[in-house]
Parts: sequence; C-alpha cells; structure tokens
Amino acid sequence: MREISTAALQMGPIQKSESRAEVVARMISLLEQAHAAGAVFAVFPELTLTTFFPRWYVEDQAQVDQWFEAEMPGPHTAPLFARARELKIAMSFGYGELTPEGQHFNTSILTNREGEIIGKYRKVHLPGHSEYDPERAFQHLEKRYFLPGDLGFPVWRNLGGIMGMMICNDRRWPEAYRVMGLQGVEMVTLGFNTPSVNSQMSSEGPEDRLFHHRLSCQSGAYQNATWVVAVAKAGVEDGHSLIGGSLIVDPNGKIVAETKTEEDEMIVHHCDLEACNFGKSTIFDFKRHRRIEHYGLITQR
Ligand code: CDT
Repeated sequence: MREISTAALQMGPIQKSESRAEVVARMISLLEQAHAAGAVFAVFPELTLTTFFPRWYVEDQAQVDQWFEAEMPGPHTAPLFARARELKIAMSFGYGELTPEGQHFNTSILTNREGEIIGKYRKVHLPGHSEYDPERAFQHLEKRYFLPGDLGFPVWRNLGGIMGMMICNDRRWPEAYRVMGLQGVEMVTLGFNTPSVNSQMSSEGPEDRLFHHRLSCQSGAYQNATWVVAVAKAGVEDGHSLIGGSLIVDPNGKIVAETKTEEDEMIVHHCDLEACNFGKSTIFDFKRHRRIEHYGLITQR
C-alpha cells in the first residue's frame, strides 16, 4: 500500500465583501478538521482566496489587481502555511497570481508536508470571453483577467506518489489528463468554480452541470488510471450560484467520496496509489497500446 489520506476541502461561498483574513481563517479551520481526520494532504478549490471575480466586469485594473496575490506565501496566506507546517499537512490551492512582470494567471500550487511550495500550475483552458457580453445572463471574464497558462501540465513527486494539477475547465479536456497520464500521474488535483446554470442556455441547470462535472472527472480518472480529487467553491456568491459536488474518484473512475452541501465541507479518503497499477499496466498501458500515428490532428490548429 502507498496510501495518501487525502482531504477535499470544499469552500462555501465567498462574498465580494469578505476579506482575505476571513477566508484564510475558514481555510485553517478546514485544515484542522482534515488533520483531525488523519489527512496528510488537503486540496482546496480554484481561486480559493476570493469570490469568483470573473463574473464581474471591471475596467479599473487597480481594482482588478486587488483580487490577485503578488506573493505566495504573502502577508494574508502566511498563517495558512504556518499552520500547515505545524500540522505537517501538504496542500494544494488556487489563487489569482500577479507576477513581478505584471502578468496575471489563474494559478494553483502544491506544497509538501514541510509547507514548501514544490509545484506551480497555471490554468491552460480559460473559458468565457474577454469583453462585456450583454447577451449572457452573467459574465464569465476569465479571458479578460488571465493569460493562458505557460507551464504546461507537469507532474511532481510528493508524499511518495506522482501528482499533477489542473484547474476547473481543464477537467473537460481529455488532453490535460493524458499529458499527465503519459508522465505516470497517480493523483490529479483540481479546484473548480462552476456556475449552477449556463449563462447562455438557461435550460442547462445544476443537474446537467453536476452530470458533466462528474463525467469529466470520472472519465479522466479511468482513462489514465489515476486518482482525481476535485474540489468546489460552492453556493451563492452575491446572488450567483455555484455547484458543489466535490469528489474523490478512484483509478477505476468510481466516486468514493462526494460532498453533500454547498458550504465549507470536508471529505476524506485513504487513497492507495497502488490501485493505479492495474489500469496502467493493462488496458491503459500507453507504451503498448497507443497508436500515435493516428493522433496527429490533435496537435494541429
Ligand atoms: N472556472 C471555470 O473554469 N468554470 C467553467 C465554467 C464554464 S462556462 C464558461 C467550468 O468549466 O466549470
């Protein structure tokens, strides 16, 4: 057994008016629950530290920059890192990253049990649009506020396994999983903020949204023989609803734990990485079975 006791730490809604200090206090409380439940790895959502701000159209860049972190850890997140170090719990969480060069990314980091950042991922698949769209019920301005990630889909050795990260919309793209699968990934973490309705098709509601979310995580896990830990920011933020449904999915594609609320909520599972071996050495033994001579179109425009 190579077990990683993993906690998916779902966050309930974060209103625009909530401070970083309030959010970080909630994160620390969840981290402590995870530790008490025996977890050594804790996964938080996409853009954990703020409301899901891409729903707001803002022209003043200084105002936009208030949703971003110029340092990680920074003054607001230092207490979270300190507590994680004390509890010896590794973490992954998402935040808006502002680089010293003034670039903006939708980013996720991975730490070890010593609270050191050992991995960084910048969201590749940015959904939505870049200008105000009066046709939509609400805005989804990720293409306005972020650059597409420039770090690819790397994997890292952590806690005795091979880990990779993706962020929200990436889970709908099989290529994202496969690039990590080809590097032997055993646990993929992903945070998400998924609106409960489609802003361009009101008939697509929470049931459909949850169905497509589960489908994307379960197929990615199965087809790459990897654990997937998918964590929501959920609930109603300033009148806008986000789905819950945080999941831990095993390498057979089966859901082994799922949240029940749209609030701060923890689920824990003892994830045995050895469970990846069967799929990786049989039906999804990529070296033996892939036929890349037929896949050329995938990397052409
Ligand atoms: N955060 C994020 O990527 N959300 C998207 C919404 C898609 S609709 C523009 C998602 O794929 O869940």
